[in-house]
Amino acid sequence: MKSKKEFFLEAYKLGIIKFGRFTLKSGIESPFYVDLRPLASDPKILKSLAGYLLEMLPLDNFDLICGVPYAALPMATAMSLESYIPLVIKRKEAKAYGTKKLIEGIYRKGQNCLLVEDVITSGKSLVETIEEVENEGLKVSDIIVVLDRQQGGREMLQQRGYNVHTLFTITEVVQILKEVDHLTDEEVERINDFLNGNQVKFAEQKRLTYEEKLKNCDHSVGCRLLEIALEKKSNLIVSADVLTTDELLRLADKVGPQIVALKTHIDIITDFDPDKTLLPLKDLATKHNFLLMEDRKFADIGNTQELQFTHGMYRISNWADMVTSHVIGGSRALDAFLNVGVIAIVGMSSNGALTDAHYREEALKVAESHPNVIGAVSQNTVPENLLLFTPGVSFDSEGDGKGQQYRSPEHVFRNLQTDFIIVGRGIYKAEDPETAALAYRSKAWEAYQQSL
Ligand code: 5BU
Repeated sequence: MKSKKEFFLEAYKLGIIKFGRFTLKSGIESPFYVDLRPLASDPKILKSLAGYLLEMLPLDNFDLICGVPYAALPMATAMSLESYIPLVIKRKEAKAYGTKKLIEGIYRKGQNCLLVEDVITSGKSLVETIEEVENEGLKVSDIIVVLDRQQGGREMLQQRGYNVHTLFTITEVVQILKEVDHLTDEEVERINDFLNGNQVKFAEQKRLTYEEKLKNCDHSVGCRLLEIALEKKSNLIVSADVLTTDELLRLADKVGPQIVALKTHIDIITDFDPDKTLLPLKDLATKHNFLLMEDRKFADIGNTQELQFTHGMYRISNWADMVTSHVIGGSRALDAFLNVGVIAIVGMSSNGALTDAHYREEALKVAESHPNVIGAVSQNTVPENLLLFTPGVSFDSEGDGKGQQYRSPEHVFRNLQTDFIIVGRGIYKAEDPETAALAYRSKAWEAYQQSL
């Protein structure tokens, strides 16, 4: 394979970038003009391009490839031919007749679709495409771009949680062309001036610190959680998905010093006993200063949820500080959860989850408007008045073979501005859960600080 530089110089001969004075759509005068469509006119170059793009990607993650119309369509097709990852075609507008489909081809909801774009500028058109693809029930985690014009688009998408891979940046190609004397120093200077002056600098949204969130906090449980986070310098929640009281208590005692909360699925404890399971668990929570979060995922009408919350053998209302609940039953269904912090399920981490962009938007409306809700579980950013809890976190990026998908602590703090990570098997299945909890806690705290 040729070097990236050699490849670029060959492609450049097709006239994909022109230098001079060009008036852009926006009325601004630009010293260069980019049009990557001629790349498809040379099959050899198009094929090599596909190779370079594929080389940058974790290919096992993708079920489908889709190009953003039109310039990226041949690129996506070439990548599909080289990688055997099936192609889907996104229309610019839905057909007015027949199926009204926006995406053509064979796909299933939940599949992860790699998006291919020729040039990224502000990223606006990509955001629209992503939304349309997600609305069809597909997942988008990665976007590959041939040329980044460095006008903020990449950063904006990364902040929204997408991995953006770019083959070339405009600075890089200007540098290459300068090295081979295609551009004079004056031209380079003019281009750099333009880039510096015209970079619609992405106003990076700074995340709120825990201190700031605490100041704005209006729910006692949310405040308590934030106080513990600051006291213990931890944003780790361990998911204790173990099957016996003994294992639960042992785990809670071991990881207790490292965590802000212990998340339970109390109904999987085979020998559950209110006195033998819950009383010592409450004691451990006091001893190590952590909260109890029952991951009950309520999903019913208000009356039933009230009964499930306060009755039955688990009597969740007696001991849990927080509960998770779907919001599918509407806002009133959350009224029953008194004296606990409700964590609304907005987006799920599993492959094929039905929590697409439209669902999440509606779920957030319910979550934000209900006084019992302190936060949301999601794999996307949420408004800053909600605390964000993110499960599906592991040092190991392999899924579990049952649909769970994992991302690293760094990823979720950097890209999603998560407040708390939830780690289950990464800790309780580790040879030494105590050491594992310490490792996740330090990495996650460091990632939080870096995201500030
Ligand atoms: P794991 O072992 O780290 O994969 O466990 C994750 C836990 O978080 C597990 O208890 C799930 O029930 C829970 N979870 C999740 O993984 N993904 C979600 O979207 C939601 C909850 Br909501």
